[in-house]
Amino acid sequence: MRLLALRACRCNLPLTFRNLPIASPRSLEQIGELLFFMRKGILFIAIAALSPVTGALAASFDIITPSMDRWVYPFNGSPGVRPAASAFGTVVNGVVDSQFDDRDGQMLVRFSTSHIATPGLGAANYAVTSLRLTLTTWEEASFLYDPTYDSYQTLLGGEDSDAGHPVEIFGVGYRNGFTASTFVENSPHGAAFGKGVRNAYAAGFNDAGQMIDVSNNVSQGFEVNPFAIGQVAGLVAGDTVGPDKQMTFDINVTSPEILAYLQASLNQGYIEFMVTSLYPSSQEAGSGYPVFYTKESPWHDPTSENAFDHVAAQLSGEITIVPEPSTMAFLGLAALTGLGMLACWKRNEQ
Ligand SMILES: [Ca+2]
Ligand SMILES: [Ca+2]
Ligand SMILES: [Ca+2]
Repeated sequence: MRLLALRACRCNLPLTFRNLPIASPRSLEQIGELLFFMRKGILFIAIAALSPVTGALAASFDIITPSMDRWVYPFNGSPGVRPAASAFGTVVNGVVDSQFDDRDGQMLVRFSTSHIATPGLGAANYAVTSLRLTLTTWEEASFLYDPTYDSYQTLLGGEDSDAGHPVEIFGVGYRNGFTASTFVENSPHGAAFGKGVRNAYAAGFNDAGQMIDVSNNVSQGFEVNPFAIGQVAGLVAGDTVGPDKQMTFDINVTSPEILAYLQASLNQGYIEFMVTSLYPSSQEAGSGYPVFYTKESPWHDPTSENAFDHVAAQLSGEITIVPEPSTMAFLGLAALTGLGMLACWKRNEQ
């Protein structure tokens, strides 16, 4: 199983800790391991400890299968095991629906991160340098590519400068007593009818920094701040997004609120997003709505070496564990030791 493929050795930044374990090097074994590297002449330890990254331990990663994915839709008869999930809305021709959320069909994707970053270190100890969610469009997908944000007013008759609607991802919020720990693949959606009643919902930050349900931003009349908007390489706005296209979402990790969401999640051992769009489920002329593979798709084979067989949601990026003060002291000692060894090594060479 290649559930997790650390790409440390493929990176082109030798003067970092990429080749080292990301956990704090507290044990004698780990200290011995570090000294082993140093004896081998891998003296970048000293340089990294003194670098602008303040001795942080960074790891690039690529998770090719989510730990949980599901379609969050009131009438999903097979929650959790459906091979595809769609993202669509209920606002049609400027008219909002009174019984269903504006963002009615949502897709939840959750990734266990405990293999990448040990949970429970405290949220502030996780720095997220970059983060990308990748989805693959379903085998019959067909919708117009809109790579930019649309105001909610475009759904209510306002001018839309580009065809179609973007695919937007948000954080995940819960109600009715559910949490990320208790909401699993086959948990109940919540009431079938009614707005703002689903147990798991797309959650974004408002201008006050509060995390709120954004499932009804059109009918409630407010703009949203997506964590990312889907992009498809090789397409231009207005093109048709067909089957088996990778759509990437580069999470806005420069947002303090989004970063805090990610840090709190890593401290719990997972990262999760809700995928949404406002494409009406009733097809517009010449377009459908976004549908993506889940990990239950028969086309998803995480054991394959061929990236084409990885059609479930994927998460990649770089996470840095910020060392605790005791570790920093150790790294400082390691740096001095490394420089000392380098000096001896230079003398011996002369
Ligand atoms: Ca699933
Ligand atoms: Ca747009
Ligand atoms: Ca548009």
